[in-house]
Formats: sequence, C-alpha cells, structure tokens
Amino acid sequence: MSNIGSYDQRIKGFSWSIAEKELDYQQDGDINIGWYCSDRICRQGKGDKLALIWQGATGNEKRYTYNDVRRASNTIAKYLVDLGIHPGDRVCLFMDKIPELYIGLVGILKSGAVAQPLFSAFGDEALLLRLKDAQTSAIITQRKHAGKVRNILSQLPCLEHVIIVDYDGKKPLQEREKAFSLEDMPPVEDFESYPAKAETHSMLHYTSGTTGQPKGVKHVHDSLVSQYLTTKWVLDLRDDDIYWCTADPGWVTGTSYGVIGPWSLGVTQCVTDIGFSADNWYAFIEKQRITVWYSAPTAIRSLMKAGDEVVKKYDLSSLRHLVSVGEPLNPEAVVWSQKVYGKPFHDSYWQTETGSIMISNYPGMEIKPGSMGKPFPGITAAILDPINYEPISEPGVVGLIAFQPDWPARMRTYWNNEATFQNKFRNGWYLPGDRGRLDKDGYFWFVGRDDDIINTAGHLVSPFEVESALLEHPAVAESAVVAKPDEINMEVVKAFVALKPGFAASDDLELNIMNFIRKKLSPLAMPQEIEFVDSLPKTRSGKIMRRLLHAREWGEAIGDTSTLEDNE
Ligand code: 6R9
Repeated sequence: MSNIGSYDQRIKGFSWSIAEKELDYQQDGDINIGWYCSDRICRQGKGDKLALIWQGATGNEKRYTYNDVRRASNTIAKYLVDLGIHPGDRVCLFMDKIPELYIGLVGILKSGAVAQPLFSAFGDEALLLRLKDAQTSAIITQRKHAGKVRNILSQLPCLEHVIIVDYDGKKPLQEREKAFSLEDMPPVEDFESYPAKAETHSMLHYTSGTTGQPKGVKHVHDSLVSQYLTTKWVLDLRDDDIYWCTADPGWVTGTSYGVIGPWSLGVTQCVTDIGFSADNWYAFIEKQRITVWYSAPTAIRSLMKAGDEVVKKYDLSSLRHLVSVGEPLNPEAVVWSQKVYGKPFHDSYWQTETGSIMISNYPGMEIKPGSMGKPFPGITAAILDPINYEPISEPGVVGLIAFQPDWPARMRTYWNNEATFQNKFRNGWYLPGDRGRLDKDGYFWFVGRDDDIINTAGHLVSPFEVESALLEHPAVAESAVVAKPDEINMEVVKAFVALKPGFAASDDLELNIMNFIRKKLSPLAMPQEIEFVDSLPKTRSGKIMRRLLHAREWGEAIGDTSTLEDNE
C-alpha cells in the first residue's frame, strides 16, 4: 500500500492540517525548516540513522547521521550568526554537490538567513547578476569556484563574506575571504534555531530562465507543509527507503525534494557528484540499493539513448518507485522504463514558483503515458480560456494551466519585482505560463510553454506532441520543435533532431522519419523541415531551451543565456 492510499479518498475533505498535525506544527508557532530537517528527526529517536550517503567522483564515500547533520548545521548557523549575518540576510550557496552544500542549506535556514542556492557551474556574469539582484551578504563556496567571486567582488559592495569550505592554506586568503572547515570546527551541540514563523522568508531561488531574464522567487518557511506532504504522497518516501534525487540544489528540485522533503521525513538519501553516464548512474543505484529515484526527462532520454543492454549489466532490483520532473515526460519514456526497469516513471509537474508538486501521477493510480496526472489533494487546478480566463469544462480543449491560490509552498513574490508577480494572476487564478488540456477522467496533459506553442495557419501545435512522435522513431535520441517564420502560414513547424549513436544524418533518414511521424500527427502539425544537430541547447536543470532555437530561426537576439548548460 502506498502512502497516499486512495487518491479519490484523499481529495475528499482534504486540508493541509493533515501535514501540520504530522509535523506537530501549531498555527502561529515556530516552523524553522532547518530545525525540522535535523533536530526534530533526532528528537524522534532517529539521531543515529543515516541522513546522507555521499559518493564522490572516485567512489569515495562520506556518511552523515541525523545527529551529524544536526551538529554540523548548528556549526554553520552559529558561524554565520557570529559573523554578523542577520535574519533575512541572503546567504548564497555556490558549491558542487558536496555535503557542505546540503548541510549548509540547513545551517543557513537555522540561522534565520535566507538561502540562495546557485549552480556552481555559473560563470562570473551569471553569478554577478544574481548576487547583485539579491544584495547577497555572504557566499559559501569552494576554492575551485572562489576565483569567479574574486573577479566580480569589486562590483558587489554588499557581499561582506566569502566563506571557503575547503581552504588548504596554500595561497593567502584575499579580501573578504574566510576559511571555514566543517571538519576542523568544533561541533556545536546546541544551537537555538531562529524562531521562523510561517511567513518568514526562507529561500531565494532564481528561475531557470528558459523564457527570459532570471527572476528571484521568494519562498517562506511555511513551504515545508507542502514539501513534506508531497514528498510523502508523490515520492512515497518511507522510513526504510534509500532515496536519490538527481537534481542539483541550484535548481528548485534539488532543494524542495533534494533536501527539505527527504530530511523532514527522516529518510536516508544518497548524493553523488559523479558525472552522467548510464554506467555511472546504474552502478550508483546498484551500490547504494536506491529504492526511490526522482529524476528528469533529459536524463531519462539519455538513458534511453544508451540502450537496453547496459541496463542488464546491473542489479537494479532495489528500485521501487520512479518519478520525473522538469519537462514533459514523453509517453515513450514511460513505456520504456516499464520495459527495462519493470517500473514506469511517474510524471510530476510543478515549478520554482509553486515550490512543491502540483500535478502528478500517484503510486497506485492508473498512469496514462504522456499525461502529467491529477492535481495534488488541496490544489484546485483548471484549464482556462485565454481570453476571459474562465475554466473550460469541455475535455480536450487546449488552454492555460491555472491554479487557485493558496497552498503553503507558493512563492510570495518575485524579489524586487512585485509587478511581474502580480502579472502572474488573472481572474483570481495563478498562471504558471504553460498550456495544457484536461481529459474526461480529470487527467492533465501538458501542451507547451505559453510562448512555445506554434501557431501555423491558425492551428495551435504543441511542440511536445511533435517531439514525442519523433522520439518514437528508433534513430531519434532527442528533439526540439519550434516555429519557423513562413510567409503564408505565419509560422511552420521545424524540428531539430539529435540522433542515437550508430545513425548518420541523411536525406533518406529525414524522409524516413517524416514518413514515420506522418502516421502519428495531424497533417497540420507535420514539420516542414528537420535539421539534424549533435545536441540540443539545454538549461542546467536539463530543460531544452527552445527559445534559443526559436530566436535563431527568427533572427532575434537570444537574450539571457546564463543558465545554458555549456555556458561556463
Ligand atoms: C520543478 C521545475 C518549471 C517549468 C514548468 C513547465 C516545465 C516542469 C513538467 C514541466 C511538463 C512536467 N515542467 N515539470 N512540463 N511536464 N512534468 O521544473 O521548476 O525549473 O521552475 O520549471 O518546467 O514549463 O512551468 P522550473
């Protein structure tokens, strides 16, 4: 039996007080997420349980119990307070996926400061933009990334402290730099966590920017209520699970479900800094006996590309539940995962701004491959018509995905940008900027980002549907479909395709693919052109940046590219 049990039963009379009760949280009481992720679990008698198993690139391991996490996060929190960091000050985490990143997040929250995690692969410009916007007071980083901070320091008068977690004493510390080593600091047994209330600012996440300038998304400690319950019911985490969230905490998935969800439930999680390859990932699952795996379509497509044979080399029998997020999960990927792992990937849909999972396929509920599933209990979701912003009751009609405020993890505003925040609401609904449709059984289907939809001769074409059809072709590893200008039809469909190993681009192959997808798509959705490429531009969280391909087709400026994967 899954944690959620019967979905239909759960939605009846749902109230977030279910989670509040389990968390022993009283309205207007203290709800410091950092305390919940460490001290509370120890108080429940799980202090000696493993919280984190970390595996480095060379296979070396570090293990931390909940007591270790509690003490180490105390040490960090006290260090920040002693430095003069005040509640509400922004403290940036700028590290690879090392233990200090995970424990540091808990420590920052305990101190009352606001955690601002950023991908360590960001270059100077990307970093500058976000630290300036957030007026960040301190940054916690590694030696290997400190050079980037030095390059921009003179432009950041607010950034008082550059804290280096692995200082080796070889070169003198520079202006504002401080050495802090968890291993060398005496562990702090007792630390009074900042008495954060529900509305106290907790995190500042910068959105992935697939569609424009990155924006700071303000979250509060109350988000724990949603994150705790969605982790329990969607990821189905239980006491004896070994959980792996593949996301980097620079992306919201890596914090909401890579730190807060699993640790507030007192579950053991594994993290690895090892680079992606099918062998690396399967070996990790085998070695750590991973039971619940939360990943993303880009990774799944890459695993599909690596093929079925490599799966057989490893014992993946520990896997119990698989979940995906970040992009539409093509039906092919669901069918394939069922075939090779004996378990389907369950889709989950949400965004930085929503803070927690909004729509999902729940364990035990019938999966319709290609569908995102149903709204989480307590979430009112609808498809709105884009003119009057009224819910469309007819099944199958494409419109704007919308949610009724309120749920605990929703963003409270965009940092320094209240006007843009207000603009996300229409007729009392929150609009995430995506299009979808609802079927007669109440399942939601993703159609595309609001701005990705192709309008060809007045017909709306979903890039996702065309990409899914392309992906079923045996030669296609990945694809991105965008609009191309056309004198007659205004826009036509153009597909970019990356091939699987062993296939070479040719006119014959293009024709073969066209004939293959013709059987699956309406004539209006057929691409006019396929361009073969080696790889597709992606964000660091693995989302295909159709915006870049689109801009190229239209001869437009490409805008902010700081989240582009290859943009160091
Ligand atoms: C968690 C996260 C949010 C945007 C979102 C949508 C896309 C996420 C999806 C999905 C289709 C899914 N997205 N999950 N599209 N199916 N299951 O991804 O946050 O980086 O802010 O991106 O990603 O377009 O609006 P974020």
